[in-house]
Amino acid sequence: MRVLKPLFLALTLVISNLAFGHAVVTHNSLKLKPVPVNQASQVELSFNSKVELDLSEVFLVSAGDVMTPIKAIPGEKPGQVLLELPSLIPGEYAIKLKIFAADGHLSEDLLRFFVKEAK
Ligand SMILES: [Cu+2]
Repeated sequence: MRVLKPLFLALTLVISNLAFGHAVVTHNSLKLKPVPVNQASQVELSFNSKVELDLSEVFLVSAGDVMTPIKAIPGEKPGQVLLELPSLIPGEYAIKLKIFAADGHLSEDLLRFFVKEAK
C-alpha cells in the first residue's frame, strides 16, 4: 500500500504542529479488537476530555488517500466516542480525527489500522 505512506508522513508533520490541542485519545479499541473483514463494525475511542461531536469531523482514509466521512456518536461515558465503520475489504486504512474539545481547542489525530483476512 505504497500510496498511503506519503500521506501518513505529511499528516504526521501536520499533527505534530497541532499537538497543543486538548482532546487526546486515551483509549482506542483498534488495538484490542481487529476490524472484521467485509462486515460493518464499531470503533470505540476515549478522550481525556469532553468532545463536541457536532463540530468534530472523522474520516476513514482508504487506499489512494480516499477520505470518507464516518459517523461518530457519543458513548455512554464522558469523553467516549463510537465510530461507525462500513464493511471493509482487507487492506491498510486510517481514521483521521479532527476533534473539538469542550474548551474549543481542535486536535487532530490519525489512527492507522489493517483489515486482515482471517486465516
Ligand atoms: Cu484545550
